Amino acid sequence: VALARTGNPRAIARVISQVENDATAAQSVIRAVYGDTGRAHLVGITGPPGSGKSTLVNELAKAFRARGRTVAIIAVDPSSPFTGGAILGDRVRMRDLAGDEGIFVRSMASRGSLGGLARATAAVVKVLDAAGYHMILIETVGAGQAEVDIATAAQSTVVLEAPGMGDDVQSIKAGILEIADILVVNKADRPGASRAVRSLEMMLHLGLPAEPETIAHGPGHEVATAAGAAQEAADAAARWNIPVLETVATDGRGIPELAAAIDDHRHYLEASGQGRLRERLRAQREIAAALHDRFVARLETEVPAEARLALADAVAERRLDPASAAEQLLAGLDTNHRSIH
Ligand SMILES: Nc1nc2c(ncn2[C@@H]2O[C@H](COP(=O)(O)OP(=O)(O)OP(=O)(O)O)[C@@H](O)[C@H]2O)c(=O)[nH]1
Ligand SMILES: [Mg+2]
Repeated sequence: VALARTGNPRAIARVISQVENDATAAQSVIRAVYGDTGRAHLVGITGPPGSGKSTLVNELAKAFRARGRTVAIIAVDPSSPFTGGAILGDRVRMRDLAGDEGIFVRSMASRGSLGGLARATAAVVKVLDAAGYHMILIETVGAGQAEVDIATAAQSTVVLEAPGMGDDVQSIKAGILEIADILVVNKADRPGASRAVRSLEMMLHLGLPAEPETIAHGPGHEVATAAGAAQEAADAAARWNIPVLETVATDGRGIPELAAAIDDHRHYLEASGQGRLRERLRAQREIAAALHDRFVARLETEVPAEARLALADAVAERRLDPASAAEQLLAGLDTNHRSIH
């Protein structure tokens, strides 16, 4: 862990393997590095399968490298590690980014539960953050709750859409449009791109509250006071208008604009105070998850398995309702577990 914190890629890779394989190791690693985290910009890139996430992340990494930043990429594949897109994307990436010490690439596939994957990903992000990477790009397929969980761990979320996948906007179906800070229509070289942009813009227009009323500028208002200018700057910083950008990840078109939008979003988070609010939410979620884990572990050690099974049977056979069963378990933990038999 000490070596990983200095940015040694081999040490980082080894720590990550331990974090992935062992929940207890993950806990102690997080404990060791936590104080050094919170500096990286965590960017989630999500979107339907095949929309071009890997290709785009690859280009984005190069764009940030060109701006002098170091970049870590985490590709999270909750389904199977053998989807064609993922393998192709990773192969392209390896050929393209190999030899650059400022880039770290890691794929994570699901071994157990999706919740386990989300938690392992959160731990890996912390290791990379503590190791000093400026940008951490997290690629996920937006197809379910766990992916949304992973995406909400990010500070800025880019949702990708590609034209030619039918008339529908795919990310609506996947339920990921709500979490977008930046919308991207990739494969803008394909027919239907501008229509996809228009439907996304229309959806944003329908889904978001109207702009706060602007004060009419009557005569005499042209000369802005210093205070007025400062207020205007503060107002602008407090608002975030979700941009809809077009990219062609295969040739790099639109990528500098996307990198700039991601930087703008970070500045917005800082200037508006939204960043701190999001951090607090993330902290609450992580505490709740840790509490849940500990509580379940305690329950399992303090209440005999037979007693837990007997309660489950009682609930299954309608002799007891679930809430009452939970209360019995709680009462058992509070006083003396031997009372539950
Ligand atoms: N025409 C065109 N093809 C693209 C573009 N971006 C990506 N592709 C191609 O689309 C295919 C899928 O790209 P990936 O980057 O693997 O997509 P992905 O979203 O990461 O796929 P999964 O990880 O499997 O969900 C590849 O054949 C890419 O070369 C683009 O802007 N235009
Ligand atoms: Mg991919």
